Amino acid sequence: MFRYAIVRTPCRKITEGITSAPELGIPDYDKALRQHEEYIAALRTCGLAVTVLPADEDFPDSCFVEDTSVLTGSCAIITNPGAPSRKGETESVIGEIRKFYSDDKIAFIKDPGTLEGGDVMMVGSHFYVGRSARTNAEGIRQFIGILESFGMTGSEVALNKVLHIKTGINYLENNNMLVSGEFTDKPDFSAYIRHSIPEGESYAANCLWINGTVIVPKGYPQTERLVKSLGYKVITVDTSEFRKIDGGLSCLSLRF
Ligand code: CIR
Repeated sequence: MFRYAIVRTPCRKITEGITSAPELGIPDYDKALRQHEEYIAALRTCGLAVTVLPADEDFPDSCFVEDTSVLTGSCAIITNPGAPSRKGETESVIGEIRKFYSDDKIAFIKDPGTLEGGDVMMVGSHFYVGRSARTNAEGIRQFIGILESFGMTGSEVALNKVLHIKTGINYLENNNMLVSGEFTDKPDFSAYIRHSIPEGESYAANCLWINGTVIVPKGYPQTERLVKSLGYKVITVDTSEFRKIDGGLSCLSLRF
């Protein structure tokens, strides 16, 4: 169960966010703000107390607050983003995190280690960590060391194509995993019931389980049907503007 979420309002510079898909166009700032409000409302409907941090114009990608830390039941791990333009984003969330975790429960990923929260998928007290262009071997080594010091475990998953691990695989609890592309047959996840995202809807692999409800991006009807068929209550939220800069539902919040 999650009780809290932290989000950050998109800034005007969201139009300059990093993207691998320029053909999708530039995000519309006003529309992004409206979609972000819809997202916050969905988190509240799932029972979370949501802290909304103010927009930070110094960092175009700063609404993707998930990448700045990993908040577990036992500790908070502040990341060290691999994207140079995102390095400073961690500074401005620490103040909020200190309201929930005492200093002895806050740890940091340090240079030369890099790690982004989008590369961490939690399954109970085990954390799968994607080794990506953003998260390196040293970052993963530090991360797993911190987890172990708090009685949790982690394992590395090699990524080939996706930005982050949760771009392509997400855990919906109850042993259910939504998988797309390279995750369809990765042996790391053979113990789970893997549900393949229908052809053409791979963006919707990034669904978000919160306290029994699954938030699904709007506009992916086959994925919505699939998730409903598994017995979850579904809320859809339009994330079209965030998709233009490679962002999905999970990227937009920290949940704990
Ligand atoms: C980036 O490239 O860093 C952003 N434009 C998108 C970050 C998405 N975050 C996530 O998947 N956790």
